[in-house]
Amino acid sequence: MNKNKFMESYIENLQRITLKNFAETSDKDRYFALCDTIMELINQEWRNCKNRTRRSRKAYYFSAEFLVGRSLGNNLINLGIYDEVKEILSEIDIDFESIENFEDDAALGNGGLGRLAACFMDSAATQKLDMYGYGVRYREGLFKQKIENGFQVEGGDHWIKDGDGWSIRVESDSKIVKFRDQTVKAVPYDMPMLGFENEQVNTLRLWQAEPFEEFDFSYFNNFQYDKAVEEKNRAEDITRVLYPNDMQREGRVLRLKQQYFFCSASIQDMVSKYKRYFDHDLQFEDFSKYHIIQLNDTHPIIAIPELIRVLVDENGIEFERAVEITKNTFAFTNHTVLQEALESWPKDIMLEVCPRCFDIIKKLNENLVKEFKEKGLSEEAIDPYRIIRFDQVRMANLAIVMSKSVNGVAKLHTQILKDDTFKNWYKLMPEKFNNKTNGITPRRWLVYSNIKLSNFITEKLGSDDWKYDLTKLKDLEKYLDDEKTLEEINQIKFENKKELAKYILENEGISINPNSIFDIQVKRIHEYKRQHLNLLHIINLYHKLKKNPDMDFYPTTFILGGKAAPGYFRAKAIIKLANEIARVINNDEEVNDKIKVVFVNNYRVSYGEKLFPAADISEQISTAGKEASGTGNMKFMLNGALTLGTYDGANIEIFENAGVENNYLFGAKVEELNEIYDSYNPKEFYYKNEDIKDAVDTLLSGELNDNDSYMFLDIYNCLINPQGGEKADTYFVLKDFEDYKKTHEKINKEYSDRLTWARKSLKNIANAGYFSSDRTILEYAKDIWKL
Ligand code: F55
Repeated sequence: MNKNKFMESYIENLQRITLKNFAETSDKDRYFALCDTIMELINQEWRNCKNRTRRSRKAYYFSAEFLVGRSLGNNLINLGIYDEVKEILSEIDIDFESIENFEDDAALGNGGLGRLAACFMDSAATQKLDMYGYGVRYREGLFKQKIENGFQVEGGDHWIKDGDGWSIRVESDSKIVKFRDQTVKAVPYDMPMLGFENEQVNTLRLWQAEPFEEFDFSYFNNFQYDKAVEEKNRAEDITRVLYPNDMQREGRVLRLKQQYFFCSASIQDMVSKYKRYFDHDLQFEDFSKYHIIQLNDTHPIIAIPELIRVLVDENGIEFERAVEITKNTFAFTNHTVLQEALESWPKDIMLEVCPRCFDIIKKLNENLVKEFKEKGLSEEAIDPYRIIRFDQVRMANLAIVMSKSVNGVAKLHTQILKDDTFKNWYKLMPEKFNNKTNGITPRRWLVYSNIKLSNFITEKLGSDDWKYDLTKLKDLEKYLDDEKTLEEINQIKFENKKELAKYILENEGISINPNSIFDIQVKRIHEYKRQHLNLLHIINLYHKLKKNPDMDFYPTTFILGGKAAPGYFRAKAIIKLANEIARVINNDEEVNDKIKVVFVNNYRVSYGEKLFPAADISEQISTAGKEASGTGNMKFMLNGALTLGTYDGANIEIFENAGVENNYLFGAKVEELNEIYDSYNPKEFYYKNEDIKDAVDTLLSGELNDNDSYMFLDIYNCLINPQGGEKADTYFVLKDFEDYKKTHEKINKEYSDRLTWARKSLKNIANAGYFSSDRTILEYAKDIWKL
């Protein structure tokens, strides 16, 4: 990059878009001008990539969510010009951080599933894989969380209200999407996905719904302006807002409309390009030679009947042939074993949204049933396989029949899919099933967010090759017994903790001690993730410190954060509980130099970038068997935190790679929980264990105040006093409490041996290489996509 040219074009852009003199421009102006300048810089390479890959085999990642976060810093890192641009800006007295903070997160996802898609985009480009992302351009991303009097309050997230510096509207590639009762225009917005220092620029294409005709002039001419506006709104409603549920299907018509909307537009886009670029001897049989579609969970599965529809209805292909082509085109990833998340759509809703797709699904179901009957299976034996049963379309079944690959996202998770969730399918078609353990991009989650550690690694390894091949971190092990290195590791962590402490003081108004242990749990709030186990333990610890002020105890700061789905009462109760515990403890002068509790407000990608580098302990405490993989666990590990975790999801692989002795494993294993499932009685634990009783009773003792919301009663009830046929403590919080507590005691003791701790930390960093999404995406490319 030519520095002078960059500066020149930046100033020019700034003045052109604002019509202001430089001194008069705002941070917002400066941010958008910088986006423009960077977009100009990558334009050529982006076009080159588009042209070069026109006729190549490509992977298409279909996802209802891409949780991209901010792009400025990450794009500069991937272009290799982060330091230079910072310098250029400081030469003209612009503080990079303040314009960086102007950027709103693109929060077009709920959590892990959406963030994984974003990490995959980064890694695919970095590995020079031609992968295209297809999704939805929600006008409102995931709601903003505010905390009022300890309660979560949701606010809007109109993330593009000031503009969108990272997208190009490609009007000419618009598609028409037809619903039963409505026809809308799908307009693509393309975001560049940059590879790390390698000139590859892939495309993330997000579709926005707009009225087919801007104004229906028949209404207009009849002076029915409101009718005309109504139609416009009805179209725009489709992509107005991201549904804020994770792990809970949403059975609304509008949700299926969103799904069909982006899937239909994407399939049309693929087919029309195929016809455009391959037209000399068009063979639709070859479609699957050039396209492989990876379905990110059940949300985009409607793309399957849509491809058949486009092939049959719009291109005159015979149904059976279309089915064969389709079967070779799709692959399916599952992200959860929780039954309440597996989507099924009532026939009536499907008929209301996309009747022709329902037709096709019905036919696929009939063919399947026929095939099974010919094989001699009884009606009953066929039941688990039916795509449609009791007038419900079971999306996972549709995907499994029609895909060439089905994968889980961590070893244990894939095993559970085979043994349990999809066991019938596995018996029938074992060859389809495979595992792809998740990963995270080291560019965002280390190079960008933890500059100090990143520079330190480069210095120690004598090169920055590790940024391209994260397994090279293994070479750090030669420093395991080098005291100076270990002290440096501690020092870097301390610096990061000071920065976080400053940020938390500014944003949460709570002052925390960077010399205390930073114990962090950030993720969506859900019973299976057991934030309430964390909180019950804090309550009990607080009481112990009150009773015994001279107890040997290393000061600890417990940090929690995450959003609750707006309709998930119990998750909101957990948030209230966290805030109430924080209020009581932080105001108690007898203990608040020993423990502090912070519930960080509005946890999101850009907050995570500040939290992961500063953690000593990574809390990964889900009920064994329930967290498919987790990816936050990997972000903590890569930044040198030790995992306090159950034998679940990718934690298991973290323990395997870094050594269980360098982390803190606790709790019951899946096999044990399966065994005791029917006989489990949490009351036994409650009566036998004083600490459990103390913590649980505190929910109702009056020491904590839930402002008459009955929220704490709800948590109490779900643990030991189940209501209306519910099972008590389905997530085994009380069962695992004692082991959790003991493990915390061990951590608290061992932390004071600072060098031994640093050694464990280094062990984790050095063995985090496996968890790069570069590795994951290469496995998809090799095993499934054959790219
Ligand atoms: C979003 C919407 C619906 Cl309707 C259902 C689920 C979700 C969702 O966000 N799921 C999700 O985030 N799943 C997570 O996927 C991660 C990536 O594979 C896993 O690491 C994590 O264990 C899993 O819970």
